Amino acid sequence: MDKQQLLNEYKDVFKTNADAVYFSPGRINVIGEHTDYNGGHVFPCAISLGTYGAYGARNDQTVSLYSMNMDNGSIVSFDLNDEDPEKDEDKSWINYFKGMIVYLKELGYKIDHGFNLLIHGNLPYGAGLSSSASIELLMGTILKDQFNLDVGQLDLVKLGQKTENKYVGLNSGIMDQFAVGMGKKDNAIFLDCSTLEYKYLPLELGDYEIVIMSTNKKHSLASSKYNERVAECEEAVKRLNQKLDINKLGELDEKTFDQYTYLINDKTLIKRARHAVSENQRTLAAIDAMQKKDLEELGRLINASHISLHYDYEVSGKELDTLAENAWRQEGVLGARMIGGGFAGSAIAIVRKDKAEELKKNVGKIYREKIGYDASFYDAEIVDGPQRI
Ligand code: GAF
Repeated sequence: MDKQQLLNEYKDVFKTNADAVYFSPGRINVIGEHTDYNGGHVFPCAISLGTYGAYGARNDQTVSLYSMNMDNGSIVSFDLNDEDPEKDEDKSWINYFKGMIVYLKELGYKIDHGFNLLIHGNLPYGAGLSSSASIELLMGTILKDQFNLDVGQLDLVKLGQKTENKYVGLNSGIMDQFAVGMGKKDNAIFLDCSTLEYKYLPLELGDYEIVIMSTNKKHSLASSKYNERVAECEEAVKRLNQKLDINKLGELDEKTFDQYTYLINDKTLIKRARHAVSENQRTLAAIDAMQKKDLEELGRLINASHISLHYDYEVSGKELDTLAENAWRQEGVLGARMIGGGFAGSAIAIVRKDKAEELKKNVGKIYREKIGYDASFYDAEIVDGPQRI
C-alpha cells in the first residue's frame, strides 16, 4: 500500500483529507530471546514490515481510529480525556493507541484536540513481529510530531513499554519498543536491557540473508504464558538470593549459575532460569561471532537458542518447531529459530541468498502437509525507526 492509497482510504472513511502519513516498523530479533526482562542482552532490528497511519486533526475532543486490518472495519471512537482501557475484546486493539495518549498526557504533554487515524499494517497482527510495539511507537511519533511535543525518542520507547505493561497487561521487557523506536537502516541493535546501553552493529551477512517464516497461527494463550515465564524467572531469582546478591538472572554467567542451581530446587524453575542465563551468554557469543565475521558460529548459536526455547523455556510449539527444524535441514541454511514471545508467531532462518527460494518452497510444503495450512515467508529488510513519509 503506498502513501496515495492510504490518503484515498482516509478520505473514503473519514470524508475529509488527511494531514500526514507515517510509518512505524516491526522487528525481528537475531538472538537474545526472553532475556530482556531478565536484565540480559538482545540483538534485534527494525524491519520494513510495519504499520502505516494516515492522520488528520479534528477540532473537537474525539479520537477516531479505523483499522484496515480488522474484519468488518468500522470507526472506533473515544473521548480524548477518557483514561480507561477499552474492555470490549473486539475493540481492545485501540488500547495500544489509547495508552500512549494517556501516558503522554499524564506526563504533562499537551494534546488538546482530537484526531482521526486510519491504520494499515502489512505486518500480520500477532505474527511475533511486534505489531503492538509498532503501533505504540506509531502513535508516539505522530503525537510528538503533530503536537510539537518535546519528548525524547527513548522516552517514547519507555512509554510504549509502559502501555504494554500497565495498560494492556503484558509484563514484557523493553526489546520490542526499543528495536522499533531506535531502529537504524541495515543495523541491528546490541542492547543491554539492564542499563539500556546500546550499540548499532551493521548486520553484514555477506552471501546470506534473513528470511522470516510466519506460522500464521494466532497466539491466544501467549500473554498469560508470557507473564507466567516472567513470574517463574522472578521466583528463581528469589531462591538464588538465599546466597547470591542479584536482581536479575542476566547478571549470572553459566558457571556461577551451575554452582548455585541447587538453591532453586524446582525442576521447572531451573529450566526457565537456565534458558535466561544461557541465552544471554549465547547473545554475547553471537556478537563476538558477528564481529569476527564467523557466520557459521552465529548460525550454531541461533540453533542452540531455538533448542533452549523449546526444551528449557517451553515457549515453542509444533508450528514454530516445524519451521525451524525443517529449515535446519535445508541446503544453505546457517541457522534458524523461533523469535519473539513464542507459542505462535514467527521464526527466522539465515540462508544463502541463492537458496532462499528453495528454503521457502521446501519448508512451506512440509509445513502445509504437517500443520494443515500455509506458512508465510518474507525477506527481512532492515530499516530506520518510525517516521513521517
Ligand atoms: C515479546 C516481548 F514483548 C519482548 O519484551 C520479549 O520479551 C520477547 O517477547 C521475547 O524475547 O516480544
